[in-house]
Amino acid sequence: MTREINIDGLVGPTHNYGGMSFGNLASANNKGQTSNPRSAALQGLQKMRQLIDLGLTQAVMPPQERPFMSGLKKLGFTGNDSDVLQAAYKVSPALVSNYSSASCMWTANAATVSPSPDTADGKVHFTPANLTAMPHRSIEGPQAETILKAIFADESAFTVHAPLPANTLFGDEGAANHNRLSATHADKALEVFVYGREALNADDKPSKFPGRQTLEASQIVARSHRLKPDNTLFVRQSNSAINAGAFHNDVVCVANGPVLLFHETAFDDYIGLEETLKRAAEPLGFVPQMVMAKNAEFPIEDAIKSYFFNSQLLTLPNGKMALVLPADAEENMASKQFADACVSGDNPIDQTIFMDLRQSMRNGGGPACLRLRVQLTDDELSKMHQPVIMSHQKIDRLEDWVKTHYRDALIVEDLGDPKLLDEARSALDELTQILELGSMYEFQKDGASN
Ligand code: SUG
Repeated sequence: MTREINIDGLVGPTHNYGGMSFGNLASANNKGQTSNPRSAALQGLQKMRQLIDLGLTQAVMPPQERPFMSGLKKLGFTGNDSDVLQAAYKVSPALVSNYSSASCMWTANAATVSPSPDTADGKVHFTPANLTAMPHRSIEGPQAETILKAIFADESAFTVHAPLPANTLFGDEGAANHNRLSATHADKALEVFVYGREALNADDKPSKFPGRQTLEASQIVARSHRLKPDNTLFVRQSNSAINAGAFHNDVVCVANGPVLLFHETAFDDYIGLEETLKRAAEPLGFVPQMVMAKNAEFPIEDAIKSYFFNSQLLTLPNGKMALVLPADAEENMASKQFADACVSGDNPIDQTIFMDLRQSMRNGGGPACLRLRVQLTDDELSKMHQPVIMSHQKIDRLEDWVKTHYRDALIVEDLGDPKLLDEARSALDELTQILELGSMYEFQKDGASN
């Protein structure tokens, strides 16, 4: 059997509202608010629990090391870790905020994944995203590579590539700009890469907000994953969606099996796209099903505010489809009406489930941002690192761990506090034991002291 597993990012103890993502309206609007890391992590764990209850396989990706001390040390600060953190904070709280962001929680940006039916060598390929578009996220790639290599260590089944060169020509945002369309999870798919700009085309300039994913990056990922060109498509995000706040394609579009659920403004020419997808899907033996929200009924501004499309479209074990949406999508009238239309209409979506993910949402991260999907055969599933696979008991254990280590209020001023660094490190140290990951973090290796 082949199943789709969801690997959710566990929210780290330094979750804060830095307002650092230009073009991401929620991030900008909530800059400087007090965050609640404890509740953020518990909301994420609750989502994982509910997915298990839906009969799905759920795994977790541990947070990266934040504050990112080895990064700060490269900036000319000297002394022990406590000195370095305080000196950096004195120079610039915003600098420390960049190096403390818990943004790796959004694992849709951890990597692009091509499962074994799609690749020439029959292995599952991962390319960690370099996230060069946003400075606070550009430090994630190397640690994502380390973590993915720990989880998918078995080279007979998995290839974890290095992130693309950290260069704006190759800006890569991972699975948030990648859709897979197929008859079932076990079948060969069309891999649809969605890019926001052509970096090598000097005339391709942003009109308001930047397109983060470049065509060039998508092409490299497709090549190194050894995808069949006939089954690989490169489609452009519309500038109007990007300028309305769709900094990633997954803010206005989600796919699962043969279904593509999207907003009318997501692509410039959705009619042309449908024709292209149909033609490309024919040899693979399926017909893509396009479910589209019309802008006249569900304006793009409401789609961005509610984050309707940043939902998880899931095929349940009984073959039915569920849509997991943020609670915010139930509160916006246009969004709620479209959700109701989806379940009552002539389309494959049977059920909507709303979840409170407000802590992440205030930084522009909905249900789909928080998960990385990987389609695995039973054999491949058995080859991944088993302790990251979630059960109710493991979630209970992680909830206790969060309650022990996490603060319930954090403001930017707290980020320069060496006590927070200590707390974060003891939390992560214990987490590596719970998830049996060994000494994975740098602070565990070099015995750094405060
Ligand atoms: O990259 N927000 C993230 C949200 C990522 C959402 N992911 C997907 N759409 N897949 C981003 O813009 C805000 C951090 C801050 O401002 O503190 C942030 O990084």
